[in-house]
Amino acid sequence: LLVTSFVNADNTKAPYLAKKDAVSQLIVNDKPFLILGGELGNSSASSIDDLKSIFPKLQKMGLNTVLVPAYWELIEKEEGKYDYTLTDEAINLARKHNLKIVFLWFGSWKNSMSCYAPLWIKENSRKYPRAVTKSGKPLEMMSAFSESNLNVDKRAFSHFLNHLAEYDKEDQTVIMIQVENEIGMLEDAREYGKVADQKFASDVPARFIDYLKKNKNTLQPSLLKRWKDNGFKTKGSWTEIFGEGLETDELFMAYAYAEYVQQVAKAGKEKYNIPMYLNAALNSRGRKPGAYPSAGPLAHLLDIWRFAAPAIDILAPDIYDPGFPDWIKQYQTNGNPLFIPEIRLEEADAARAFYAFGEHDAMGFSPFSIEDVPNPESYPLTKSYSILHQLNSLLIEKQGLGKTNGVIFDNVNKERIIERNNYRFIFRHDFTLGWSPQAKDGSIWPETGALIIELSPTEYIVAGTGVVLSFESIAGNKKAGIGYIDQIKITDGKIVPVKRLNGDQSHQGRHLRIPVGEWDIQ
Ligand code: N0T
Repeated sequence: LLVTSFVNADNTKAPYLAKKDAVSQLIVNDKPFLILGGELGNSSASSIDDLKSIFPKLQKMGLNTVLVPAYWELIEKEEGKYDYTLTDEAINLARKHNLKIVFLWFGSWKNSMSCYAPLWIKENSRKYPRAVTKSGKPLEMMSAFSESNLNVDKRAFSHFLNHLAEYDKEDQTVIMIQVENEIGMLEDAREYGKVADQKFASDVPARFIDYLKKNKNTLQPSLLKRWKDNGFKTKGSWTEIFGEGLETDELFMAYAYAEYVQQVAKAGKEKYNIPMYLNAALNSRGRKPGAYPSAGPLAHLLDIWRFAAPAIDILAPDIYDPGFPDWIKQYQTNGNPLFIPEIRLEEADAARAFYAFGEHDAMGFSPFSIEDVPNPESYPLTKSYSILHQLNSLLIEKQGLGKTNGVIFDNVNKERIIERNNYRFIFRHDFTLGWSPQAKDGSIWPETGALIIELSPTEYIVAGTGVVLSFESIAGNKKAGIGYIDQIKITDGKIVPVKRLNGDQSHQGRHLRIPVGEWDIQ
């Protein structure tokens, strides 16, 4: 007797997002998936030789996902003719090296510019117009107010997604798509020119006003304030409703970008309905709209983006500036899952990853130009990923339940107190310990971090690097002490004790400690 099983192609689902308690999780091959990722440098996916040498390295680092550019200009070199050699090769290599892929659609916009638009578009600005500033200066970037621009991007993107459905749906190697890259207007806060000016002078779409009315209580403060200061009007032009100024120009422009991207994403999803997100170049250093890449999916514009681009599932920050915890906090809001598609590649990312997953139920973490890591086996992030990999199913189970926290420390932020059940957990940077030479010698401390998972009110797991944890009872008349500390590892979802650490390693039961330079689960 020969038995065989087969899959009905129509029943194969694409990856999707599913609600779990307070968060959304990415479901891949029917299971929740946390992205331990890295993004390739911009040019690395345009050479098959590069891809071949990079993918084994990523596997050595313990990544489970790689973010890979899909270049419009190389996919559609000739109008209407499509070539997927590079993306197919990336998918094949990913399968071989046990990686998932997130493709980055470098379409109309890449960091504000349109450098990845096909040459036949660049050479025909009469048909495919560029943006224009207030003074009439033409910019390199494609205009968001042109039907012909939108149509060609839409056509190419949906062709690409159709190809992915055919090539990969059964496998689900490709788990998500980034639409465009760091969209943002520069030089002025909005586009000018005939179509843009005319739209700017027209009424704010009624459906957007309805949305504002319905969501008055949860609107972002800056948007609410502009609307309020102008008397909560419900009909009128952008300046009538939100007042004059660069900030209103930016709101208008964000709406225009969002409508454009919505069309592109929707056309793609009609061919292959997989999760899609946008990444934002953050506005650092308090610059004015126009001086930074404006009107992209920035924290203060999330309302507009979520309203006008509902086909986009996640709005995500690219983090290149100091202040990591403050930036990411702004993005885990109103049901927007936290995904960090780019962060500057540095050793401190090893600490930040623990914080993102522990404190904010992150869906994923992904340093930029990951192939530049000099020593894949011993790089700090590799060690963190190895721990996060072990904690994977526990984290997935606890997401959205408020049973985890993350901590992150440096020279300035050295301590964090977390109250949980009957205990006060006092986390500190390892170098706060009086006996470490760095405690007082004025040296710059490495960033360290950890996460804590509550298994029961008296049982916790702490994982990370460079932290020390002591605790006390919240009730003033009670004392609390450590029952025991085990170093553990987790294999196939099972907690396996490795060593008892009740002596010197915990200062005879006074604290839990993971020294700087070491990684551990206890
Ligand atoms: C990023 C990357 C790549 C002190 C920069 C970040 C990637 C794009 N842009 O290497 O170009 O494709 O998404 C711009 C942030 C620079 C901020 C410097 C702040």
